[in-house]
Amino acid sequence: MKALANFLGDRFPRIKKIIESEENSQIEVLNLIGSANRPFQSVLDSRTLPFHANPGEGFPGSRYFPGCDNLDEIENYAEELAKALFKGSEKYWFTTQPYSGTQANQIVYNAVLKPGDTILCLDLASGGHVSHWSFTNRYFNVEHYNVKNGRIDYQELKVLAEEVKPNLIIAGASSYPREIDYAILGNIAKQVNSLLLADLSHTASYVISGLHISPFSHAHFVTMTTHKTTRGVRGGMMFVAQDFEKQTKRSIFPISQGAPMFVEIIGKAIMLEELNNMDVKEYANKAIHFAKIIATELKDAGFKLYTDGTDTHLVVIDLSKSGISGKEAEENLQINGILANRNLIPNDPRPASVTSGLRIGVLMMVTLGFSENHVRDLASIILRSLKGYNNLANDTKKILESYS
Ligand code: DSN
Repeated sequence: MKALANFLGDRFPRIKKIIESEENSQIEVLNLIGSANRPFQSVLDSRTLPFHANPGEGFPGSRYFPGCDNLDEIENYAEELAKALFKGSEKYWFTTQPYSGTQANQIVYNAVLKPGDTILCLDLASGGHVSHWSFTNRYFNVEHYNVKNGRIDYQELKVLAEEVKPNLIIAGASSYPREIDYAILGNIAKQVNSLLLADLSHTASYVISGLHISPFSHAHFVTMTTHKTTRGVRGGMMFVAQDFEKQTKRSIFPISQGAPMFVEIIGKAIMLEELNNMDVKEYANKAIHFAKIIATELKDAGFKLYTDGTDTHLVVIDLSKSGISGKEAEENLQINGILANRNLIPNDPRPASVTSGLRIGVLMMVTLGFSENHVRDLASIILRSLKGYNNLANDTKKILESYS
């Protein structure tokens, strides 16, 4: 870790100080925010490579500038790697160009929707993601499906889809910790003549390894971020069914974004090669296992969980009957050296800035190589933090020190 700040030498003292401060905080504080993870070292190392110069707008074989042979090759290679990794994706077009997951979703909207069209997506308080509706509802009519008894209610979703006739159904979430059934959603989309977008930002590794149902052949678009379960650079990537390749390319450039970020694309290609060479299933299984340990410890201590458990790296605690808010829980944990974020839960009586939920993610523990015993120790620190103990920062630090 220290190598990053040392790299700057003495030339940029203020920036160096900020980097050192962040490096120190990562040694002392365990980041269990649901979307937090640490990239592969190879991905971090790739960030000094010489891919800043050529703007390279366009796509392999059709660029607006000369001298793009290497840019073409890296994008083509990334496509090859992605298709080897995601089974069933062979017939889709793939690109690493989206700057982020949100941008990938915007690219889909700009490619296939007209102002006034209807999007049907999971409600934010039920775990949906802001990029599925917030900015979007300035241009489109946004309708929400919800969760009943802790699960997406597909029957109710079907009735709603028949009623609102969506142009695009979005399947994906950032705090719904359960598997999503793309086969059912694909059927509903077909029946109401809608397109289907599967956003795998929180579930890519589970799909790669076959632990979750694959959206391929059911969804017209599959988007995802690259920095969560897949340990890449912060960014996005997307698969597009062949019929929509042309308008998606146009939506990427010039409609939604400018020149591709080739330094990021190199990082994404390295991430894809790492994933092709490792046992993704082992990593993904461990994430689910660690999350289940924390979920069980919390439930045994009397805490209620949103959806009553998890199929992913996420655990969302329903604090509505616990006497503390999500914000207070977040603050209590931070005092004890743990970052986790306040989160809305369905029918939350508190505003989004306070909330009655807390989202915990375990990816950092998997990446750092935590033992099961240390995951249990951490669960105990989390429990005591929720009860108001404020003297546990050294306990967290001591655990973290074993993995630095
Ligand atoms: N998508 C947001 C999250 O799940 O935390 C941020 O990347």
